Amino acid sequence: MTAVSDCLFCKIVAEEIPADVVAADEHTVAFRDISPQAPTHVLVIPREHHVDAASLASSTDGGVDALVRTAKRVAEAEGLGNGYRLVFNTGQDGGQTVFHVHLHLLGGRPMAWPPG
Ligand code: IU
Repeated sequence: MTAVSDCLFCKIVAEEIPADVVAADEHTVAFRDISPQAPTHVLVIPREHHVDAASLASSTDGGVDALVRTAKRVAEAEGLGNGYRLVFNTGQDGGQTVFHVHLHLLGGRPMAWPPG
């Protein structure tokens, strides 16, 4: 799917609105969350618009693997050798509020379970 004109994250990919980008490659862009929930809180998104992880998983443009590979690279750069959390909030009950799929990378503190 091509860029969606009213999608905030498509605008970040297109550099139409600013973001604190920490990594980018052919398929993905990673930037710091504006409301960080941990010392490191980065969102990794595909350049192509997909509403959620399930939609991305059926695509041919790098897919979920590409997001996880970028998250791993950012985690290493951020010194998260003790571990980190990767989260796809999916749909309303999953807590998703932005409908361009994004992988949350959270780290720099111990994570609790269960999540809220
Ligand atoms: P969610 O999984 O859809 O709930 O996550 C959306 C995230 O996007 C959330 O953590 C917001 O703080 C974050 N975010 C952002 O980084 N920049 C923005 O301009 C907006 C939301 I709107």
